[in-house]
Amino acid sequence: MKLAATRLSKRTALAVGIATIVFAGTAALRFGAAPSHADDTAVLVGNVGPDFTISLTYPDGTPVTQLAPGPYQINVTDQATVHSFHIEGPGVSQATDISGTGSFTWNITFTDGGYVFHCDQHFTLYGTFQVGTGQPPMVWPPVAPIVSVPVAPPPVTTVATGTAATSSSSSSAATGSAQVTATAPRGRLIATVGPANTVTLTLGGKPVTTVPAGVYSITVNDRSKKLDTTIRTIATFPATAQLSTAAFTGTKKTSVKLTTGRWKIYSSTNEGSVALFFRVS
Ligand SMILES: [Cu+2]
Repeated sequence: MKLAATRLSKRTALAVGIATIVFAGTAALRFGAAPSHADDTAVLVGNVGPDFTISLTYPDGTPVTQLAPGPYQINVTDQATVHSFHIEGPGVSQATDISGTGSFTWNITFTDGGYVFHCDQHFTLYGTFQVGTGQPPMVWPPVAPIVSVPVAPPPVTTVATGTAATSSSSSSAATGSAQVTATAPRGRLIATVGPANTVTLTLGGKPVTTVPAGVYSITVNDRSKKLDTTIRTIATFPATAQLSTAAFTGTKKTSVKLTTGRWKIYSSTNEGSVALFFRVS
């Protein structure tokens, strides 16, 4: 069922893409000029859920692909406790809660540029549109790689998070030039993915809910030949890193720099089911 939902999302994304081609011309004709009076504010309809679906349409259901700059009223319905409806682009960022549902009326003024509406929890749930003509499209997802940071062994005086592997070079005087820029890890995270559709993340043997910001070593136990392990920020311009590929099974060790905010560790091959959220404070 969850796999079917994931496939549906891809099909939906494809459908949005096709709709872009089909409707771009007519939409531009219909809304060639911005509303000139506040009374004439055009109404758009946003929806997310209840299944793996998101849309932004005109009241007649036609997908929005191209708008003239100006004020719009967007009637948003969030029907899912696992999705948000987040619209953003130049000068605009407005979102519903992921866990909440409800109907909302937003008054938004769009300016020239590329925009996206998406779920904050699922990158693959999105659509894009342009405001003004000849504008660069919104590139989605606007993902930057998470910086993998060289990890120095913990100083002798701190509680070691590793074991014998790091103790031999724990003398700070003899660490060598390569470790001048290295950062001592705040701790060792252990992520386990599979063999069923599960992911766990622990620190010191306890499930991670909130951790302080900093560099962590992370050991990935990938027990599935179908699931990858990916970690990312939940942010306007998220960063992401794939820690293990779908086909890979075994153990990998790397490091990640966790910045303040919400984070997600998940499998991109089954993002709807295999996902875990945590907070970095
Ligand atoms: Cu979602």
